[in-house]
Amino acid sequence: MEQTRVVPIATLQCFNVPGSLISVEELKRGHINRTYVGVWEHQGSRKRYVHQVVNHRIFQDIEGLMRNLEIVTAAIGDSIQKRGNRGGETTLRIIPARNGSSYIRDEAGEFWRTFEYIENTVAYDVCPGPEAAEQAAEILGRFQRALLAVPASSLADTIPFFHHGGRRFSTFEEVLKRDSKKRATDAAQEVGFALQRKDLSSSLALALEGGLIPSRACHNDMKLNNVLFDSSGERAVCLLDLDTCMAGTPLFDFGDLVRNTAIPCAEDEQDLSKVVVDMELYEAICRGYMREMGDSLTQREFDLLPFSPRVLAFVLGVRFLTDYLDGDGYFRIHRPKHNLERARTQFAVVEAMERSESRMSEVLRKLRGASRAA
Ligand code: GN1
Ligand code: MG
Repeated sequence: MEQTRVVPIATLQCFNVPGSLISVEELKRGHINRTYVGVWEHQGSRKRYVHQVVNHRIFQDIEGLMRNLEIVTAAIGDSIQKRGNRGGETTLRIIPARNGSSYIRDEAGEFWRTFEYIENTVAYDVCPGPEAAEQAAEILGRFQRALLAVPASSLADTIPFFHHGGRRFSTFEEVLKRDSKKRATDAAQEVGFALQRKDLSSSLALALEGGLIPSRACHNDMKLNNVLFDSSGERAVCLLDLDTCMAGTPLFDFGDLVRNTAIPCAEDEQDLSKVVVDMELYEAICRGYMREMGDSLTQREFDLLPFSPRVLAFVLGVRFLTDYLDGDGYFRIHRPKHNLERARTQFAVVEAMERSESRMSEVLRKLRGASRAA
């Protein structure tokens, strides 16, 4: 669980930030990396920067990861510029170290990097309404469209087989068999749920491997709280957390966005009666996404869209459950059974999507029909 750590100030001073560091504070977001906000003073004015430790147990190819980030942010920057950027849209900006490298390894062996802080923005863990959902889906669609210019094969696999549901399920089965923490009995209900729906886990990965859908550069961690909105909360202006940008399918991103945005509660909500698909939010996501990406999808990708959120929720639930059974070494937890609770909530999301299946397909069919007729 949470630990307080000393920040190596000398390491932060190796980045090419003008002025001197005044203060630094941890930002408690995300389950994987550690993020700090540093205030720097230069010629009498203060500016904030994001300093981040990349979790290299999870991201083992930091060099490849940072190169991906340079490629992706350049493509997004170009696309924003070409569109004439009227809405204040932006992308992450890496501040390199004084030696020119995009990251630094400190004496403790940790990998640090620095970004400009994007001021005057807000992010949401739970979607506040259809306008925000539509904006988030639009910025995702624009992001994927900009990445059509980046061959998927030019990006390193920062976590090999990251969205490979079949492999995730095999790991779950191995961990369950070992049951080294003796937690399987406690999780019997969730384990039963997972075993019953095993086939769901590999469906998208098989379509990708079998060439039924194309491999494309995409975001791969499309949570609503990775979208920054302007301070009015009305316009999505930036997509964050680009560490898993690599080859995948747009279905992973659309599916992930729906699974965590169209369900109007937190990812670890314990009152499962709140876990329902909000069709208004779902429709807004579909509208925003199709507006930007509709014309670029193959028929097969389009056909799989309404099904993808269920797969993403299931595989994430399986990952949370695996981590619980294995002693919580992967996702940062804030209470003892946090990962089990997260798994339970994701499985409730799967059930909510099963109940809404035909309505979810219908919304997309209508949108496609309307855009074809226009
Ligand atoms: C992790 O970056 P962060 O903590 O938001 C995870 C995602 C999960 C997400 C669930 C590298 O993302 O795959 O969908 O938690 N990222 C990694 O909240 O495993
Ligand atoms: Mg992430």
